Amino acid sequence: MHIIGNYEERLSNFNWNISEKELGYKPGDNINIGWYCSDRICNMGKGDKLALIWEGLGGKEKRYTYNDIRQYSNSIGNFLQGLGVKPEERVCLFLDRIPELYIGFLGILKIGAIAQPLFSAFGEESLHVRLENAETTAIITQKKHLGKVRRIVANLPHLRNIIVVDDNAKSPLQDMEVAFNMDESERIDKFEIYPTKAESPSVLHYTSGTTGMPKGVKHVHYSLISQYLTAQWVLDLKENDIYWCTADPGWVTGTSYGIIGAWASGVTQCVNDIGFSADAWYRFIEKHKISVWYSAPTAIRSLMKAGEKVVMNYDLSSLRHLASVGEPLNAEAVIWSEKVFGLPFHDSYWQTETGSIMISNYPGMRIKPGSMGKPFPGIEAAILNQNTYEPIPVGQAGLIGFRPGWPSMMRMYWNNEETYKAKFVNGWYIPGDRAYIDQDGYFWFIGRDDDIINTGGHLVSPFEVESALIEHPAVAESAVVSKPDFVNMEVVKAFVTLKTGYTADEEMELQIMNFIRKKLSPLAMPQEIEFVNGLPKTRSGKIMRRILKAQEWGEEIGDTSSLEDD
Ligand code: 6R9
Repeated sequence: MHIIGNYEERLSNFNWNISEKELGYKPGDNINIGWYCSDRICNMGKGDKLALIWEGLGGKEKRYTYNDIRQYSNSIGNFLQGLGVKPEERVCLFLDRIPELYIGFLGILKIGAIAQPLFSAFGEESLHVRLENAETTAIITQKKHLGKVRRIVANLPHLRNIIVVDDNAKSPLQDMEVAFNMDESERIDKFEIYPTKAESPSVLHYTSGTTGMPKGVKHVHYSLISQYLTAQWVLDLKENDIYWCTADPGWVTGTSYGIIGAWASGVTQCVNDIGFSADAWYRFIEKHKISVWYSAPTAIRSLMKAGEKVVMNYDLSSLRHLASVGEPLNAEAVIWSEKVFGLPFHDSYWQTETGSIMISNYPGMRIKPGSMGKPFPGIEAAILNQNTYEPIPVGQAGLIGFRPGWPSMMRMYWNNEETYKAKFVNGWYIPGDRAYIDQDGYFWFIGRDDDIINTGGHLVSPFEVESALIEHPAVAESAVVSKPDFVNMEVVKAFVTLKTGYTADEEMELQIMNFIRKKLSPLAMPQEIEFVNGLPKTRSGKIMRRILKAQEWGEEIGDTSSLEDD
């Protein structure tokens, strides 16, 4: 067991080999996340311990021990190998939050292939661009999502296998499709795990950019070193914890901490696939005696909206430590949670690209509600001037910069070295967020340095939404910005100009909404379309989203000297 030290003490003695030692890893050794998350825990004598408690709709429940997830991940790995899946090939997980998603993830890693988890809510176009970009060769999915895959398969020349995990054989599978039933598969006890090394690729996560297509963030097996230690020191995972990470593995939080950090720490984790309601969530905590809870501000604000009374109906005394990630955690949410749960949510800040928590409030540290906390030991963080990229004094706002070199840093944007390189300036990795540091070394988030919309923790590229909109025959131009929202902090709003001959009315709005719904993920859907006669533009013709956004937020419009018609 590790010793809980204070932040300053850990900072002064820090070396990443603290994590390597706890994991029994030495530089040059094989390192495979699939092995660390299952076989190693069994080898430590915890094979019979529960690794996963899963709950689906209608009270369905499944339980898997570490020995179960070890054997079933072997079975999945073996099955994929049998289909001809080779190391470093991309295998997409296009699944609801069912056990096959979590255990399949380990199976893919065990054969040295790259896991590419995608939200099952993605529409076929969102799915297509990501599979095409990654040149994915196999996709694991469910019957209910098969239609989307079938509609795009002809345009995916690299895709060879479609694995259906819940086929009930009632309707026949088509060419390239094959059924695999994990719970009924032969348990494989002895399996040769592919000898991946520190720099072998492991996970490919897609994240939205301001312009262009979503970017595939490539991680390697060595990321475990960061993910394990942050799970211990920030999420405070300990031997007997029952842990609940509410994130879907389509989002990096759901893999780094919803699979890797949790299972490498050997805790019992709970997963549900029942959707959100305050009652359902509190009941879940009560029933499974959850002790550590990692969630997101949107969920917390939804719980706030549901009110304090509902909390009283449940026994939540098992809760011990709460943490949050994904967007700014308002001071009110921290104060509220302290009042109703007797525990504050600890904010943590990081990105798909950073692979693990970078700045956070540690257990035992004094929380300043509204602040993101302090950098993880081993992480050099600064606030930089946006022109010179030099660190600026305490209290001044600027760009966050991290000195590259921590274990879980992305290794590349898939097939996009140019964009990857542009993220490093003057020896710093630039995540693209603005913040300031206070006198006590706490970081305070200000906002993003680009047009990306963070709606309920999901990053939405205005470009992707605008691209979908202008494909509609009536749409001439569009500009997509955020507007304020209590639960999601911001939501997507589209401004649209119509081509002549089309009428801006409710029916047109509905028609356009239905049209783009097929192309976008539900998370990226605009909440509102406003028809306008023209969009504000710069003299060079660029649409100035900034002006529309300022209007929505009731802010000063700022410098408009480059506006077209001033
Ligand atoms: C893990 C994750 C990253 C972006 C990041 C920032 C925003 C994340 C935050 C936060 C304020 C926090 N973000 N955590 N903003 N406070 N605690 O969220 O990854 O989906 O790549 O998003 O999310 O803007 O740059 P990802």
